[in-house]
Amino acid sequence: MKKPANFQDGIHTSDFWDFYKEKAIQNSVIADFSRGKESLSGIWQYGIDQYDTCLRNKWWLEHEFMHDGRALPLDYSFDNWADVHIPSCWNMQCEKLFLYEGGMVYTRKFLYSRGENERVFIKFGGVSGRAAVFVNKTYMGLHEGGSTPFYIEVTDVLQAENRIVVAVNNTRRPDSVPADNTDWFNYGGIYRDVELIRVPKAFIKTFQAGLDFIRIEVDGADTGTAVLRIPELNYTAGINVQNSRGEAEFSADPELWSPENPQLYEVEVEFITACGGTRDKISDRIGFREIGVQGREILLNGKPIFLRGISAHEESVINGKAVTEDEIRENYALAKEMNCNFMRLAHYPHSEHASRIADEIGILLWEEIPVYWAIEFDNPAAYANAENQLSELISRDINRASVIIWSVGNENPDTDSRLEFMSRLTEKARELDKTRLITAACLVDHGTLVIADRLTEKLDIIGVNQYYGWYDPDFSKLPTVFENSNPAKPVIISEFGADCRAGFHGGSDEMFTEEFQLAVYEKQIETLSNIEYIKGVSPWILYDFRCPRRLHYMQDYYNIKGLLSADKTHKKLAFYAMQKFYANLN
Ligand code: GCB
Repeated sequence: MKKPANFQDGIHTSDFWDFYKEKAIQNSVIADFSRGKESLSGIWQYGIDQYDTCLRNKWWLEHEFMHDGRALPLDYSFDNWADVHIPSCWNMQCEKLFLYEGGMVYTRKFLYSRGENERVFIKFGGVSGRAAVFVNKTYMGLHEGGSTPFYIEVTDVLQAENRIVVAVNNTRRPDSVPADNTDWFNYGGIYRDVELIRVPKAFIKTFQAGLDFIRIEVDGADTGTAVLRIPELNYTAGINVQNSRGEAEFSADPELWSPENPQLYEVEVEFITACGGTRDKISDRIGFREIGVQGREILLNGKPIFLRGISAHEESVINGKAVTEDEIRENYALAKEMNCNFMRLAHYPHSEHASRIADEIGILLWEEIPVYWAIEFDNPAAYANAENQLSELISRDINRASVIIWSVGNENPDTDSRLEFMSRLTEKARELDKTRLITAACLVDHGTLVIADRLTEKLDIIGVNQYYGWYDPDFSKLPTVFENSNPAKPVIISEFGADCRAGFHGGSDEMFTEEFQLAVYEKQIETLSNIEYIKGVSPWILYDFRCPRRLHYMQDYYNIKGLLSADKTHKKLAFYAMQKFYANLN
């Protein structure tokens, strides 16, 4: 039906998202470590757009005058809006925004001077919420998934002076991934860096340097030659590129990366198009190691390893989800103090700095996508969203030696549609990366007291979350669960824990005290230590984190299962119990 012509086009439509959804941004990741980047972070302007009027009424067109030159009345004034420093979560800007969920429009101007024969991309490290991006009145695309990076080609739209507009919406939706109910805080905003990246007309999009192969994918050219060099090893290999891709054997003999010896090498890759017209050269700091399973063992570089881990969210009291590199380093330092060699980065992809720093300091990582609790497992759009987040994460971290495990989800019910959905994700992960292990945090069958989940067939390692001693106060069930189970694969206890108010003391039977949490940890440790097939543990969780579901006065809107207080200044008693347990495993 023809829509009536109307001055205010946007007010008679409710399906405005359809237009934006038609241009979805999908796995656009570019290997960019060594590329020159011009920061577009810094001061932006922002406006709270509760009703998504920017999208409905297309403010981004900046249609400000009638054809006869008369000025139109506007409902926005980009340049007069309040300043905000990017990257940041809007929740941390002022009290009025702390609990805000919905639309927010960000904008800034920037200058650009065109270089010769270049293509230009804008990189968003992470935007929490749906993000619709506009550059110079042109709609560039919509990105879903709040924790993975995306890149937008702006070569043809950039001018000397430019305006970028990003309409973000972090409304929780049942059809999204994660869906509308999670056990963490729903931060919003452009919370990781925004950067402008210049590349040649034909460029290296991604490459992977594994222990026995190297692979490259280029953009802008079909055929050509690539050369990979590791100067420190005096190693050079050639790769023939056909249909924009190439693969070759890798036969250098690097010292292997491990938490004890996080050896990284400078790896350079150069690509030259077939006609020799274009050259691109990038490099990365890469560690080489092998991870695998054999029976119920996890093998790192061929040797059995026990993963002495801890789970962590991406959050700090001051910055919300926009954690700084110093905060990431602080988390690892605390984990190392606890004698950890492993961290589970729950429940969504953390900042790319997290895996880079882990590479550098020697921490093994479990990385995860937010297929969390109830997802619309029958909904093809939800699947496409989850798969895209998985692809973006794998492309981003493909060369990170620290990352040994991809997790395709957490605590989902064992239904047919979930099995199909998550099995497809495991297959996708294997297709994209054959060099890492696949897992998911599964549940115990509380009726039969056994580790039972049909998805485990598809996994290399079985993750198990269990809260005996807390959600189920009958701790005696845990040994029974372990006795009843006979997994053919290694198991990681990916979560256990108990609430505890930092600094609150009392009896070991008094809930929320440090003594109560300690008692749960002591019983867990004693029980787990005797189970031969358990090859790793990552208790819940390093430090307390904000959580809108936690309304008990002891919790005060925090999940208080941390081993440290939320500000990380106070170590609870259970921290020392884990520290001792791990020290004895060394
Ligand atoms: C879980 C979830 C985690 C929660 C935790 C809890 O099983 O995986 O996201 O925060 O339990 O504290 O209940």
